[in-house]
Amino acid sequence: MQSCNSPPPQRRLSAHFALAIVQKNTGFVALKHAYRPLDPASLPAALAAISQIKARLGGAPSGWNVREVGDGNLNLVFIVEGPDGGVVVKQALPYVRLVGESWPLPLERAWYEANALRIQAQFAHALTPEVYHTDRDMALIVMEFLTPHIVLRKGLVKGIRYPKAAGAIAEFMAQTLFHTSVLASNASDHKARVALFAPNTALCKITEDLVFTDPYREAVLNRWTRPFLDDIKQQFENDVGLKRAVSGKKWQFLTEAQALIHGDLHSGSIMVTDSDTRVIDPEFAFVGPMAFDVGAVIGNFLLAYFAHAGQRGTEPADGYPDWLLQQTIDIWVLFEKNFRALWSTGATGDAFGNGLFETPEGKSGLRDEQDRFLQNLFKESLEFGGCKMIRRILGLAHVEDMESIADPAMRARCETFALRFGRELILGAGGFSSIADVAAAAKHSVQP
Ligand code: SR1
Ligand code: MG
Repeated sequence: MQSCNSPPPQRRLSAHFALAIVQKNTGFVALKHAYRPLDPASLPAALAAISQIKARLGGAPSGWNVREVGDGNLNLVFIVEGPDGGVVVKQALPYVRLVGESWPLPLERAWYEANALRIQAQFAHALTPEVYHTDRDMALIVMEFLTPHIVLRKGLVKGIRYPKAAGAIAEFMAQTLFHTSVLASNASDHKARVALFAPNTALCKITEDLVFTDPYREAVLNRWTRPFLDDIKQQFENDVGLKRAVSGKKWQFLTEAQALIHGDLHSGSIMVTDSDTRVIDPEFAFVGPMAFDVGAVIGNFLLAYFAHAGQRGTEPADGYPDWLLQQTIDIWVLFEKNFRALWSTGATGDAFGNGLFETPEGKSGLRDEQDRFLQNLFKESLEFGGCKMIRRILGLAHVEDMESIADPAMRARCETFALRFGRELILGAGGFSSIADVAAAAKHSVQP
């Protein structure tokens, strides 16, 4: 199998490649001379050529303040501020920023992201950033400068509470997942959505490798807290039951076209203030299993929990670990409530509709089917959540929740709790009767 650690030769492009290769529907490959990576020196002129952006920023381009602030794994991100306002400019690089030029990545991911942002805004407008301008050839999105928002993960690392975040995240997932599925839309619209995002294969391949494969085998770019986690890494590589279960989740990820999923819905893809929440960065979007998004959120809140509780115990004076578990509970409970409400009032799609459940007395049997559907979605979300926890500890891309723990022995302790619990979620999801049950088990799993 081709690992994402060793891209196929035909995709080895120079980082300074100034051409965008655009795969046309016809099968022809067109070379366009438009793409060039921007920098703080070249950005003002590029933005000044877009009249509505120039007007939004105000003043002269020479006076605009430009900062490159990208701290993600893939892209350039700039904040540009003028006398009248600010914008964020996100530009894809032709390679994985985290790794470097040796790992090429299609610029087209910016175009999939722009499409996902557009569709998500149709159903969850207040929870997405406003997009002002997109340029497919330049792999560029100019969007709303969210301020004073910060990345949720950074807030959670600092122990900050966000009273509105759980409700907003639940609402975003319910709205986007319900409305982009055949519960709400007809089959031909859904197949068009599948087709639109199906070529986003390179980003999906990253997930297939980094989430479902590499943590369970030797892969050059894997990292873990050595030597403390050497034994557990080896155990996971030899754990046939775990590898079978994770491979089953990979199968689901590869084959189930349920809804347009964000595809990378961790706490680094959410920006927050006390009163506002926005979901950003859907470049991994494609039509896939709904539970992958829900599991990503649950798994990342649990990672935050184990990072805090592992260091300070389950009941420090500020009660923050319990708050994190309560958010995990709230997110699932509110998601389920919202999703069920949408289904009960807006089931205009080709699945479970067509009057099949209508009787003179009202709807019959649909409620039971909703219960079964959501129970299954819950189990699958826990399983995906477990996969997302393990990949952040044994794979390439780690998270600040754990990485910010300076003492490696302490970090390994927190990571071990998370790894064991992630494994329990994958292998034992069916044994949890509710999300409160999951939270109680997580708390119980952190031994003094
Ligand atoms: C090589 S990209 C590594 C990770 O960064 C993104 O945020 C995704 O989570 C991806 O798996
Ligand atoms: Mg991202």
